[in-house]
Amino acid sequence: MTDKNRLRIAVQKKGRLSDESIKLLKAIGVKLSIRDRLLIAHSTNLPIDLLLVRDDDIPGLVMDGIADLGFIGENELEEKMLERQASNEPAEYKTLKRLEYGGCRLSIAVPNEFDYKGLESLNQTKIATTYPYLLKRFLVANNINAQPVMLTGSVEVAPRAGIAEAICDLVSTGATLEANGLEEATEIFVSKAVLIQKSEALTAEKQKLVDTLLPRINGVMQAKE
Ligand code: PRT
Ligand code: ZN
Repeated sequence: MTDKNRLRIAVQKKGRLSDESIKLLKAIGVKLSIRDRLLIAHSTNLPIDLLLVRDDDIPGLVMDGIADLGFIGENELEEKMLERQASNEPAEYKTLKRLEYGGCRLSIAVPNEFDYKGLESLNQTKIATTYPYLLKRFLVANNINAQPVMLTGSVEVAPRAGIAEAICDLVSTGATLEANGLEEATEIFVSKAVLIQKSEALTAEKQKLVDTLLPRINGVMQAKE
């Protein structure tokens, strides 16, 4: 059960942002009792509940005002915002803090044998991606006539499978591209994890709690420098 008087924070349940987000909450004094498989976790010392969900769901939960705060990658956040704007759904949020983890870039990559000579080489290609809105925005801004092909997984094998000539995917070390015979052609979006808040005002008590937590996040981040 959740209590609407408790601050609700959406956190990725399992994945690249989970551990760091939970670690940060603990570092700022939020004691948590997290049990596997549950969607909700309660803080044992503060009026805070965590919603443990897939990262894809976090921007929408905050934009719909169901979660008060959320830890999310900017790539996912911006994509969801563009998707919602395109269908006239609520897409508002406030960024409280850009964090120091989850760093990656969204890049277009092509097979090693692709004769890439600059962006114009991408004209008339199909580009497989999980981020069609971010890709489309880049293509339009650069006047490239390519077709995004939506894939929710295995994007890096799309060229070999004959589904697309290029891909647009997240890169951190570059090892995945290399292992799949792909080369980065151009970076289109740089991302880190961020802490966001719903745009609608919080109750005074919840806002007060957020106002005490934020300086602690700054403190933890400064201590790491
Ligand atoms: O199950 P759920 O939907 O919650 O998780 P998910 O599988 O969608 O996401 P997850 O946990 O993989 O990533 C969550 C967030 O972490 C992303 O939205 C980014 O903000 C951030 N992040 C940082 C990354 C990476 N680095 C990253 N390298 N997300 C994914 N990758 C993948 C990339 O897609 C590619 O397959 O890692 C591979 C490339 O890595 P390198 O090191 O080989 O270049
Ligand atoms: Zn996801």
